[in-house]
Amino acid sequence: MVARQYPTYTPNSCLITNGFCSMGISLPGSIAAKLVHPDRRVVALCGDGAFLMNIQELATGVRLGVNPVMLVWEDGGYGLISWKQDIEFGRHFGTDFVNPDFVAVAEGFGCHAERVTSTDELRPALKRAFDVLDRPSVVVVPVDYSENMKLTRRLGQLLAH
Ligand SMILES: Cc1ncc(C[n+]2csc(CCOP(=O)(O)OP(=O)(O)O)c2C)c(N)n1
Ligand SMILES: [Mg+2]
Repeated sequence: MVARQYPTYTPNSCLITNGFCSMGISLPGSIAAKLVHPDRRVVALCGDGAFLMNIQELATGVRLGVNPVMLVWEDGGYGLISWKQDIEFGRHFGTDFVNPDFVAVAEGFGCHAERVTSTDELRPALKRAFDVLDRPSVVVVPVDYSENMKLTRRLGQLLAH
């Protein structure tokens, strides 16, 4: 999504694991980015599945006293894989999982954390997160990917015409 949608205005300001698109890079990657550019604000975007792959690195961020902001899309599943399976087979299998309470886990690591419940809460939540200067922040954003299949159908109709 970031590769397609995020407008990047200066070189080296958007880091993506292009090619293999490895999950789990964004938290350690954002800590590394903060270490290289402590003066810049760093936000990391990742899915809940990817976040769970390296969530323990919150401890590293706390230990090093760096403040990347993690924005976590929470859908309780490997959403992209579910979408691909739905397109191919009309259903998906083996892609749902149960999340821990990310706010509680992040707070347990010593981070600032909050969950937003509507779009107008996002901007103030991000502002509060960036205002925390000495440790990582986690902003959890619930998402409903059922819109994806509607998009797929709409694009399919466009192509058919
Ligand atoms: C290390 C790794 N394993 C598997 C994949 C294949 N893969 C691509 S997207 C995806 C699911 C991502 O789930 P999540 O992080 O929750 O993001 P969502 O699509 O739900 O927003 C998987 C398993 C990958 N890219 N990297
Ligand atoms: Mg997910």
